Formats: sequence, C-alpha cells, structure tokens
Amino acid sequence: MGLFDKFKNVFSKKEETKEVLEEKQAYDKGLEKTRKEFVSQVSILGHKYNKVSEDYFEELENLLIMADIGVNTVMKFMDELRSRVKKENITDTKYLGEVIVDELFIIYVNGENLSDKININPDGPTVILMVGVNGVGKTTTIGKLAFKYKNEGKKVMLIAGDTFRAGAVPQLEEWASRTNSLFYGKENTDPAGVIYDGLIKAKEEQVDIVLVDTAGRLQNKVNLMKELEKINKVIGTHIPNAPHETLLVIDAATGQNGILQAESFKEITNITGIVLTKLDGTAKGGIVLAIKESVNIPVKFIGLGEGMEDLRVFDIENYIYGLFKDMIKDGE
Ligand SMILES: Nc1nc2c(ncn2[C@@H]2O[C@H](COP(=O)(O)OP(=O)(O)OP(=O)(O)O)[C@@H](O)[C@H]2O)c(=O)[nH]1
Ligand SMILES: [Mg+2]
Repeated sequence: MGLFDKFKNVFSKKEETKEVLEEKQAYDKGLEKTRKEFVSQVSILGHKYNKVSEDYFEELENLLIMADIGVNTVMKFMDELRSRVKKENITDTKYLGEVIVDELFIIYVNGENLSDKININPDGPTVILMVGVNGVGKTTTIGKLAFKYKNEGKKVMLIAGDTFRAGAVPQLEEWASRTNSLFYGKENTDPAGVIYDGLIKAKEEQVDIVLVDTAGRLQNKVNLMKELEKINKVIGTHIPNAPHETLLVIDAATGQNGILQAESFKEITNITGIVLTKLDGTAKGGIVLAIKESVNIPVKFIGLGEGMEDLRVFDIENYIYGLFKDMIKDGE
C-alpha cells in the first residue's frame, strides 16, 4: 500500500464527524484556485498525451514549476516519478494521477514530523510574536488567532508592536474589540517599550495568550534584526523562554518571493512557524511544498479568506486533498 492509499484511508475514516467535514470543505474552497489551474492543466496534458512520454514529462515539469512548487522539489519529484513509472510499468497517463499525488505527499512528509502544534506555556502567558514584511496579513492573522483562542475559552491580549505606521494601532484595537480580547498599544512610541508595558498588564490580568503585532516596514535587514533582538529581549526578561512562538507571515500570492522572505527572516531571528495567507486568492498553492524544501520550517496556519473564521491549522492531508481531489477521483 502506497503512502497515498494510507492517506486516502485516513481520510475516509475522518469523514465521520461534522468538524472534520467542515475542515475539509474549508480547504476545498480555499484551494479552489490552485486546484482549478494546476489540476485542470494536468488533466489537459493527460488528454493531449495518452501515453507517458518524454514530452509529457517535460510539460508536467513546467506545470509544477508554474504552481510554485520550487525547482529543486520539482526535479526531485520528476526523478521519483520517472523511476516509478519505469518500475511499475505505467504506460497510460490516466494512471499517473494517483502516483503524482502520492509522490508529492511523500516529499512533504519525507519521514520527518514537522509539528504544526503551537508551543503553549503551562506556567503563564503564551507569547506569540508575529513578523513579516508589510501587507502580508500579520494584523489580520492576529485577529483570526484571537478569535480562535477566544472560542477555545482562553483569555487573550493583543499588543500593538507596530507603533509607527499610521492606522496600525487602531487596526489592531478594532480586532481586539471584534474578538472581545484585551488590548495594549500606544502610537508613535518605541515598540519594545509598548511590548514591555503590555506584558506587565498581561501578567496582571492573567492572560493565557498574548499576540504581539510588529511593523513590516523597517528599511533594511540590519534594522529589522536589531529591532527584533530588542523585542525578543524585552519579552524574554518578562517571561522566561518567551516568545513561545515567532510566526512568520507570508502572502502565498507572492510565490517565490515569499520563499526569499522566509530565507531572509530565518537568518535574522528564530522563526518557529509559518502562516501562509491569502491562499484563497491565488493559484500558487504549491508554495507549501517549496517552503518545506527551502527552509524546512513548519507551516502552522493557513489563511483562506479575510474573515476571522478563515484561519486553519495547517494539515497536510486536508491540503493535499484540497489541491488534488479532482485528480484523485480521476485515478479511481
Ligand atoms: N483573501 C485574503 N486576504 C487576506 C488574508 N489575510 C489577510 N488578508 C488581507 O490582506 C490585507 C493586509 O492585511 P494586514 O493584516 O493589514 O497585513 P499586515 O501584514 O498587518 O500589513 P502591515 O501592517 O501594513 O505590515 C488586508 O486587506 C487583509 O484583509 C487571507 O488569508 N485571504
Ligand atoms: Mg499590520
């Protein structure tokens, strides 16, 4: 039994509960664009070439690169695919759907367990720091996380560490009131100072989850590194071992540029997870596989829309299903 078959079994078992079904539907809808673009192209290719050939492989390779899966991942994948086709004597392209999904799944899982779990502090507030370049969706993701944790019965506080961009503080405050969370922020002051004061309040109020927003637009890497160092120091003095998570937010629509951001942030601070936003508006859903290959940091959440309920804990099975379900059906 291939990995893919195992995954299909897991899926059919999972289908029993309402939550699982809702989760699956959310992925399904959010990944529609990528699926339509990519899978329909693969299926057109299958009609163009009934038989597996070198031309077929070359066109498939181009499609994968266009889905932003990442050149090295694609190369590795193509090698595996070629050798499996040979070994299993597959001549008809219509049997390739399952093998393709299977191999992509193997690439992500690859024997490793990249945990998507959030590191929760058992003895006080859990501090989650949100970083990323401007406009990627940091503040919105904080709002979505606040909504999620409130629903889980947690006491949540939002701290506005982006003190300079006009409108950034009120934007976060708005999210606090929408989600019924506590808020701490001051405009035009030093971010580390605001975070310092905010954390004192969070401890006083016995908050469970503290979500810290940061500025996306510091002029250069050195400044950003210094700023984050300062912020980390302030957080760590208040609460040992904090921040418990530093989540890098990446806009999926930026494709390979998002990968460059991940590589760059990985050099300047300890990123513990990635939030991939705006997957709903792009056909570049393949970026999840490219992130895995280039930085090997787990994707912990994905954004599938602008609303506060549009955040999902990343789940590779739902993701692969959302991306390839048409192909899976084809293969059956
Ligand atoms: N479609 C879609 N839009 C999103 C998603 N996440 C965020 N957005 C939108 O992206 C835009 C920018 O989001 P912000 O949260 O303000 O981004 P930011 O990183 O805080 O930006 P700066 O504070 O300027 O650095 C907003 O219009 C959001 O509604 C998502 O998952 N899907
Ligand atoms: Mg912001």
